[in-house]
Amino acid sequence: MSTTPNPEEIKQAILDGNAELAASFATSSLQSGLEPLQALTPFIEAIRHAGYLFDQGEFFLPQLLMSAKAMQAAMDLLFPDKAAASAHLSRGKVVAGTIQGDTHEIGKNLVCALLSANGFEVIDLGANVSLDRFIAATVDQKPDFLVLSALLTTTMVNQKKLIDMLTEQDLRKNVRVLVGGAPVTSDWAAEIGADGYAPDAARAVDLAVSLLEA
Ligand code: B1M
Repeated sequence: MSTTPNPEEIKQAILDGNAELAASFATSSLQSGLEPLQALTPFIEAIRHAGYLFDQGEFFLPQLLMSAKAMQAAMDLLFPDKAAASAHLSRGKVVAGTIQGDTHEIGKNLVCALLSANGFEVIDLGANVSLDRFIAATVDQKPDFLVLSALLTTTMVNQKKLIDMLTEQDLRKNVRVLVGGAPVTSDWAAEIGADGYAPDAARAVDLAVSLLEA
């Protein structure tokens, strides 16, 4: 078993936007015996620090983008697609995406990976998903859950618009709408009439399971 990589070195790899090194740290974290979620912790701290530096004007957008790519490279190794493996034991069908106008996808990818790893069939529509595309997927796929991620205060309003559209088109009877993302709160979820809110990926799984069992 190899040794657990130093969290400071992981942080530096993410801040440097070094995808190759980030991926190798992800691999060695797993080889050291860490569970994927445990292994992810220093990577999340690093990408949040990149956001802080961006906020302070010490990081520019291309640097943030490089950091995000390095983060995704690590996530791809920590959470390889388990959709195929879990399809036959599907607990329920999920259509997920980051809402229209919003290209942030790392958090949504993590939510999808954990749902998938926990036996849900996940159809990931990607990021910046138009409201019409969510509607079409609801009609075509007949999911048990719609999972809507929003990372911007300017795009979380589109979660409300989509819920209003679903209600107007009488499409809410068989689907439950779950919302999340950094600026989203349980108050916001209640205000827009969502069926549930989760602050992170692990609790998104708990929420979906508890709603299925309710
Ligand atoms: Co942007 N960005 N970004 N960004 N970015 C934020 C969100 C920001 C807080 C940074 C900052 O200024 N400090 C800020 C938003 C401010 C605001 O709205 N109030 C911001 C901004 C302003 C912008 C741009 C506008 C910058 C610009 O162009 N001037 C631009 C917007 C582009 C657009 O979308 N239209 C932009 C662009 C980008 C990049 C492309 C460079 C990159 C994204 C790359 C990608 O995803 N492919 C990026 C990044 C990386 C960030 C930060 C640094 C990190 C986000 C992240 O991946 N976090 C972010 C700062 C921060 O969050 N502190 C920031 C790690 C991830 C694991 O956490 O996404 O929160 P998170 O997901 C969590 C939970 O929120 C939850 O579970 C996840 C895992 O636990 N969750 C759900 C998420 N979705 C859920 C759905 C659920 C349940 C839980 O459903 C049930």
